[in-house]
Amino acid sequence: MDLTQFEHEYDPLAIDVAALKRNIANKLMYQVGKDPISARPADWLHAAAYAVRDHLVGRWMKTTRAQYAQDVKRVYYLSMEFLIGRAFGNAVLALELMPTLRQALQELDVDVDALFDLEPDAALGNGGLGRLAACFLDSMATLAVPGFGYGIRYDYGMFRQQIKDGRQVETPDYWLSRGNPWEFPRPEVTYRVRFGGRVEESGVGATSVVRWVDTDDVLAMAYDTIIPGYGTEATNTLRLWSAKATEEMNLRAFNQGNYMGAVESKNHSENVSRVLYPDDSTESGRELRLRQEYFFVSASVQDMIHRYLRNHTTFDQLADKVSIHLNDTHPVLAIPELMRVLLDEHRLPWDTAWAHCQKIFSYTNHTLMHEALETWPVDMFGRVLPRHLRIIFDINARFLGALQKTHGNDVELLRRVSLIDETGGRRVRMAYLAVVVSHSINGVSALHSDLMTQSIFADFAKLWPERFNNKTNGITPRRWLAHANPGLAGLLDSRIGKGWRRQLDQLEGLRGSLELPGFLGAFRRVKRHNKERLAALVQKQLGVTLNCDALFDVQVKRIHEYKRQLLNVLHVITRYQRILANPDALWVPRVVVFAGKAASAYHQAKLIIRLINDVAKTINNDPRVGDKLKVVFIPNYSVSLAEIIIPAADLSEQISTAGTEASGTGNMKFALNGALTIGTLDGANVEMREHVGPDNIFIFGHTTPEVAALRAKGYAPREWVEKDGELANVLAAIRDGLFSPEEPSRYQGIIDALVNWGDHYLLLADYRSYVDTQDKVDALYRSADEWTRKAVLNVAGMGFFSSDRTIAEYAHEIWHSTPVQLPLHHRPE
Ligand code: 26V
Repeated sequence: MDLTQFEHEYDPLAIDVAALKRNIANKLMYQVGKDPISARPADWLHAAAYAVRDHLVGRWMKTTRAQYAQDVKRVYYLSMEFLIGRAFGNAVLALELMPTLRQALQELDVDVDALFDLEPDAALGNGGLGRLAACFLDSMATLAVPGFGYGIRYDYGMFRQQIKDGRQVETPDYWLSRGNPWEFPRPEVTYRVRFGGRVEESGVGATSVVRWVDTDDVLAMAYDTIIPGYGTEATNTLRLWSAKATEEMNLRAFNQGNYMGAVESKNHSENVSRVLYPDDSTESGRELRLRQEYFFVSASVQDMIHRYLRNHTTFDQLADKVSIHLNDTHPVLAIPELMRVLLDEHRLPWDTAWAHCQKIFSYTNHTLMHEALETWPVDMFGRVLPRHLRIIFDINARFLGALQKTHGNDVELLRRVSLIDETGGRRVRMAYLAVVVSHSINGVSALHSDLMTQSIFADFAKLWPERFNNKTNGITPRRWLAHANPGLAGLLDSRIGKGWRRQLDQLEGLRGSLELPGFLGAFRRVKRHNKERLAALVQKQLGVTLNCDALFDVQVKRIHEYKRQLLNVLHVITRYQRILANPDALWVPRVVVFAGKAASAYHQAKLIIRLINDVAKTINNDPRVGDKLKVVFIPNYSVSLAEIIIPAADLSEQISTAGTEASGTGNMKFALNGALTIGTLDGANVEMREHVGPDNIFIFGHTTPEVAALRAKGYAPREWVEKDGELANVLAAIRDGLFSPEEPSRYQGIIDALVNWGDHYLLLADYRSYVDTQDKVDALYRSADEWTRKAVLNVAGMGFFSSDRTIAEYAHEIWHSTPVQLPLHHRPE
């Protein structure tokens, strides 16, 4: 076929306002099927989205073709979660179409900002792990790494959070109700995924044949989303699987006259992609979750093998052409699945298949929290995936056998490292399976990677030290600066040029602007503008008026005890009591902002949300306080809300107990947007301090070794209360119902956790250091120029935390992948 006839039909550089207007109008009529006279905003959104999307498709096909032609090594990023957020603004940014689009829509009499706000978030993730996967997709495309995201197309994403009477109420997030203009359904790309049944074995030894029979099957259908690279024509694909019932199964029941039964079983099998598990770090152990994990990795493995076999006739080159990255343990079933496909379907010898797997798989650990380390009961596993359980037993037998040869019969060691936990009920240890097969195992910050090899994987790190490494997380500067903070982006462009979007290290150049007359003032005006944008949102949603001269102090993230939102509350109450005691002092006015979701079954986290709201209500309505202190809990934290909140922050709260937060990525987003951090030496805060300089970050609290020492000698929270009168008063206020007069005992559970049940996360031990550090924050904020200087130095030091840097490290050191070569994307200078 003569492909030239398809080329450059849509050259983004050639697109002008008139052409884009025409495209949007055409899409409205011919794709959305609406008359401009009666079109509603949602119709215009879809029309504009289709018109913009068209400009990505040419790049997409060019990239895919080049990947085939160059037979590149592909990187498959397997993740249960991709927390993408909105696609529209990001696509417009990648195409550098924003001014053209604004003009075009204005001429069509459509309010462009209102359109952006109509788009639902793709909230297919819980928090840090899912958002990291989304930043990685953006960076892989931008660096032209041939990366494919594989995951699940959940019908319902992260639940929507409402606050009713101060309490979290969850409602379903049916994000697809108006259709999704960014996805391409691929009914022709459908794979059969099998569950249950039993294993039959015939023959012995090398000639034995294993058959997995009598299974219950589900079909996995692909939906593709284009991932645009920035400043390049390279694009990648995110392929998400949706469950479809197999026809046979329905027909069988139907023919037996059981119509409702047929529909029921159809529903049952399609439930596998129905809903995202809304848990963060709490193991639910439900069978549906196991089925979800197998569903998506089975379809993904089948798909990649199918792609490989399109231009290879043997598996000799498999490991040269395929890398599979496991985003935490959720996709670890890809290991026995690839073994199964190679052994049972392609009849490779065990050792050959195993050797391939060891070169192909790599794994990232994202948490040391014991509750989050996945294990599955052996009996459940055997019921759902009998063939895979056999393969895991075989892997384990070979692994332990080899270990016995090298380490003798150290029974304790064998018991500790076995893939099967034999204590209590027998369980499969998914993290250990990942470690045994992967050639690379990484943590997500220097501290975390270190702790990982000293704690959960200590035995393995001694066996195979060369497998363990660190890849400090990063964030994409496109979404988190260029898109979320156009004011700062414009200021940066005028000072250091536009190159920072792809070379974030160029932010270093900002240091030269510090002495420039007017620069600090301009920087402050940007922050002020962003604060006004957030204040307008808070006014509209909560009816609370914020003073934009106040210091905006922000903690937004999942609500979890280890993240210590409660420590923040203790400081807020301290400040409240100080203001009441001394109303006429010259207080630095503060606005304390919280947002975040609690896992639906996590009672203590929900109680903390309620306390925040009760404290906010009390303080905001106390006339003695006025503008000196305001507290708001903004409901339904999400990627799109983060894009408004983060650029408005003066102070970023990163206050987890040292040794608990694997990395954090919000910490990076805030600093990149010119907030100062108050934080512990935890996760990536440690490296942020190195990059911004210790004078430009507020560090407090016990360090990781100090936490360990404190616990070792027997931590007694009561002692810390007894020696700190101010702390005692704060706890007394909560205990006595100052914030819940209608039900004074409401927060007994919080007092208990802190004082009576051992304060597992050491809030009371860090309280004094935290509150004193907050005083230093106030003092600095009084000198506007000094504060702003430090804020600028934070921005200047954030180059290292670009996810482009992280992905370049993964590509070079783990995946050994090289970029696809594309003709240069010429842009006029
Ligand atoms: C566990 C489970 C258990 C079963 C139900 C669903 C579910 C979902 C997520 C998790 C584990 C979440 C782990 C996680 O998000 N870790 C975060 O990863 C970030 C990116 O590396 C890192 O910045 C955060 O510090 C870390 O908490």
